Order: sequence, then structure tokens, then C-alpha cells
Amino acid sequence: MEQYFQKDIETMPVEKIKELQSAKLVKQVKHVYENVPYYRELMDKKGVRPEDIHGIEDLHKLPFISKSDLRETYPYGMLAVPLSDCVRIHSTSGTTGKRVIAYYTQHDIDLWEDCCARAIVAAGGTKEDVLQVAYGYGLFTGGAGLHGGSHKVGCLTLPMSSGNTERQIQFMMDLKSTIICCTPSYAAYIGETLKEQGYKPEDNSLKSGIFGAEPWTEEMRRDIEKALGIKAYDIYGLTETSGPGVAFECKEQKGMHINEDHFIAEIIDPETGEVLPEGEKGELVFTSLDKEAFPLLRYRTRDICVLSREKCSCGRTFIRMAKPMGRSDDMLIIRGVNVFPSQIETVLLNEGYAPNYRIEVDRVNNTDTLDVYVELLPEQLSDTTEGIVKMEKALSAAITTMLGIRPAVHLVPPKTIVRSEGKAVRVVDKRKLHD
Ligand code: DLL
Repeated sequence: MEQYFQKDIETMPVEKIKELQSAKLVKQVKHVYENVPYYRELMDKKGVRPEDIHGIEDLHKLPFISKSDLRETYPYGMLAVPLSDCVRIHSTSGTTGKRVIAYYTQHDIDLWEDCCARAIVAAGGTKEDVLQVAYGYGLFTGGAGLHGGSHKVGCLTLPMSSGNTERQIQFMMDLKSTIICCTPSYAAYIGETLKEQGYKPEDNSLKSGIFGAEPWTEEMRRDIEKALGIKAYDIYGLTETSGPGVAFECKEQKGMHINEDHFIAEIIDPETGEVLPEGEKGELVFTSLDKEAFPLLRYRTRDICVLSREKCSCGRTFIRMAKPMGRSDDMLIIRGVNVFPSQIETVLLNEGYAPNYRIEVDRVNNTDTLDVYVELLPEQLSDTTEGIVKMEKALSAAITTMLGIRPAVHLVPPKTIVRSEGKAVRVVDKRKLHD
């Protein structure tokens, strides 16, 4: 029978969810208007006042917030409660600029951990489980979020953090971990290392994994499930909305249920900002309904995906989001063609390669170039040079069919592409260096 962490909420009729969202939105807008001068100014500029917001039907009247607003207000400008009411901060990795800092009151932490607990229970977690947290601990939200959720469920929690793969495996085997949480790229690496150490997938006690924090394809899911002998669940979130657990997958594995009692999700056209109807692809925007310290209204995530209200056999009524294809700013425009790294990953795995690859984009004589470096599997190594060239051509043709542009494919020896213990960095865009 399906288990839930908070059944009444997770299976609430859709009409009731919307009523709840409306009531919370009215309160939240007032809270933000009164306590965050920066957002008050944005609302004033747009000519909208808290009393104009009567429910979710008025959400579209509110201004958007984007990462640049968070950078502008760094470090304290978005705080909506006295700093002395906050008990924690987390932060983004800051690879694309200044770090974004998120603040939490104890209440915020509590609700965030509930969201992660829902995800763990949806992945089959109970108090009988041994849950290995192999997301990074520290400023990153992955470790802390799943750790807190695991405690709420009552699992025996292994706070491993990421890295030190040998030790991860030793603890996994000795303590018989049943659930593992980490990035999908790290899960693939752990699977690879287990195999190298002579373990078969059935030798471990794992039953499921909760993987997220980076885009990953269905093909990658199948690979990880096979390598570890588990069911692999997706989990989504971002620092700006607390962290992991904004949305999570159930056993259906068909999109992630968004915790709609805490967040309103919208899909907008990233160019015009227009709200798109359910089922259309666009940029995901979140409004957090319960957060006290850092309550973002209409936050533009830049993640591109699709929402679906289709009924789910797990009984959860929360709307589902499809796997995000990546952020709009991860999208590469190569010779005028839009390319998401995940499309290349799909082809590689379908063609029988491992998810160890690097994409390099450059500009030579005013023309964009695309080079894809892919590791050979050990069993492919004995092939002749001729054979390798043939394989490179075949892979290049398959990628061309997917993308519409031809890459140069380079098959490289096993273990020459750096493995990831956190979020994988797969793309090097050298054009930026010339600009
Ligand atoms: O990655 C929070 C997280 C931790 C989520 C652990 C899941 C598990 P940030 O570092 O702020 O927070 O990065 C957020 O990562 O906007 C997406 O682009 C991407 N992302 C997160 N989860 C997924 C996912 C954490 N399941 C950014 N699929 C988001 C695809 C994801 N992309």
C-alpha cells in the first residue's frame, strides 16, 4: 500500500489545495510587502498593492524576482524577519557569479525537512531504513535537507557527505544502507566503483536512491538502476526555495510532485514573461507560501520544464513537473541551434556508452565548433584504430540526428574524464573566453 509522510496534505483534493494556496498567498504578499522594502518598491512600481491580491487568480499581477534581484540585494536585502529570528543560512555554489544566500527560521527548516521527508517516504523510506546521505554537507542544501528529512522519517541516518568513495562503499556494505541520496552523476560513479571492486548489483542492500541537484536523463536513470540494483527517484529544488524537496518523484517515476501546499508553480514564456497554460514548455516560476525569512514571490528559476495535472496512481494530488531539461542558461546556442547537454547524454547512453563525457564548444574563424569527448568502456579498448574511427563516426551521426548539427566525436581511454562527486560539470564553452 502506498505510504505518505503527510497523507492528508499530499492527497488533498485539488480544489482544496487551491483554496489553501489562495489563503496563504494573501498573507504572504502582505508579509513581504511590509517587511522587504526592495520588493515593496517593485510592487509599487507595478502599481499593485497587497489588497489587490485576493487569491491565486491574482498572482499574475505580482512582479517577478530573478537572480539579479538577489545579487543586487546581497546579503541582507531580501530578509523578511529580524536576523535574530534566523537560525541558519545556506548558499548556492556561486559558479555563475556572486553567491545567493538563503535564510531560514526554525519554522522554515521544519517545513523544508517535511518536504524532504515526503520525498523519502515516496521512495519507500520508513524508520527501518538506513539512509546514506552522500550529498555535500555545508553551505550546499543537499546534505542538510535530506539529513533533516531522514531524521523526520526516523531512518538511521549516515551523514557521509559527498566524496571519499571508498569509504562510502565500505559504510554502505558494512551498515547495509538501504537508501542512498546523492547527485545522479555521483551515483553513477559509485556504481562504477562498486563494479571495479568486484561487487555485483545484488551484493548491496540498497533498494532505492533519491537523486537530484542536476539534470539527468531517463537513460541515465536506467543505467544507475541497473548498476546499483535499485529504483532511482528524482528530487528537485533550489537554494532560493529552501533546497531539495520542492518536488519529488513517486513510484510512478513520471515527473515530480510539487509540494503545492508550500509552493505555487507557474510556467512562463521566458522571453515575454507571459503565463503559459498547463502542458506547455517554459520557465518554471515559484512562489513560496510559507517561508518566513526568505519568502520569494514569483521567483524565476530559469529551469525549463512542463507541468501536468494528470491524475497519478500513487494517490498524490500535487501537480507534477517533468524532468527539467536544464536551465535556460545551460542551453548552448551552436551555429544557431539550441542544444541542451542532456540531449547529447541521451544519445550516448542509448548508443551503449557510459555517462562520462565532456562537451566543448568553441568558435574558430567565426564558426561555432562542437566537440564531444566520450570515454570508451574497458571492453571496447581492444578495438583497432580503424574500428575506433568507425565508432566515432557512428556516434557523431547519431548526435547529428538528435541535434541537427554535426559534432566532432573523440573517443578517449577509460578513466580519462574527471568523475563528479557533486554536480557534474560537463560543458566547457570556450567562446566565452574570446568574448
Ligand atoms: O541543487 C538543491 C538540491 C539538492 C536539489 C539536492 C535536489 C537534490 P542549487 O544548488 O541552488 O540547489 O541548484 C538548483 O539545480 O535550479 C536546477 O537547475 C538544478 N536541479 C536541482 N534538482 C534538479 C533535478 C540544489 N532533479 C538548480 N533535475 C535548479 C534537474 C535539477 N535539475
